[in-house]
Amino acid sequence: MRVIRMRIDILTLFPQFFDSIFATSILQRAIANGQVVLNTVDIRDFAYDKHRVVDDYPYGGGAGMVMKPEPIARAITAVKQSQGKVRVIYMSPQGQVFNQGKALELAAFDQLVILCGHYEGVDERVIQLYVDEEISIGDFVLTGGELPAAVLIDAVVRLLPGVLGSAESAAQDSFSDGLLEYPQYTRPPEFEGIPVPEVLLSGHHGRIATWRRQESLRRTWERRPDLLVRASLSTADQAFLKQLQGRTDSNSCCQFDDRV
Ligand code: 9D3
Repeated sequence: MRVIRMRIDILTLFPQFFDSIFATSILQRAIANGQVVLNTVDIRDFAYDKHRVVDDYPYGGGAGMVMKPEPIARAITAVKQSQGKVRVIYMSPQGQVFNQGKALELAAFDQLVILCGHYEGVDERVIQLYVDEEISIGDFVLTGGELPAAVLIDAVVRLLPGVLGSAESAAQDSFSDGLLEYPQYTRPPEFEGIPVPEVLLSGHHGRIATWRRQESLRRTWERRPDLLVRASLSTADQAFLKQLQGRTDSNSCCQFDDRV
């Protein structure tokens, strides 16, 4: 409980952005327990000129401004620990798309240094010299790297040992077996005309487990057939999917076709 699992330094022009997010999230417990140290760094504090300038016009012209390399380089150098495994990440639309596998990989580091860009991004040389990897959170346009950084931090910190309670353990994550989750129901047994599926009231644990597995497979088949390619599937799973495939002609061009 008292051991520090990870230090995260966030380099940003808007440090106050993170105050409200981390004050109200589930990560508050991890921070309060001292398992995670979250440190926000104002890049402007590392601009040493009179007006503390952090951006400049792009060479070659064009709209917008580019973040100058010197303050960023100084900020990274100032926070990097000499001990342990350190990863310097630049949140960038040009990065590899973040996923659960990347979250697991990053959870093994002792320190993450996360650079949030603004304007048209940062000078390429600071990426070349100081950044280990660039990460995007998906193919949509945001106004800066702060929200992506918060998303990444949430996904990584919840994987650290002891951050989640045992009920919410990371081993039970959807995505850890590569399938979407089955639908959940609670009381009342009938809501606005829709009953809870009979099998869930049966008390028959074997039949419930089979039903849930099949609903996971059905949902993944219908909504995210791309996930089936990498999921680990039993013979029974494959038989069930084959049955679904026979029923849905419209889906018959999906990637799973190659596997059965
Ligand atoms: C609209 C400006 N764009 C080209 C003319 C380039 C651009 C610069 C900066 C687009 C977005 C951003 C700010 N986004 C991020 O810093 C960012 C991001 C994102 O926008 N989407 C998904 N993941 C990420 S990670 C960082």
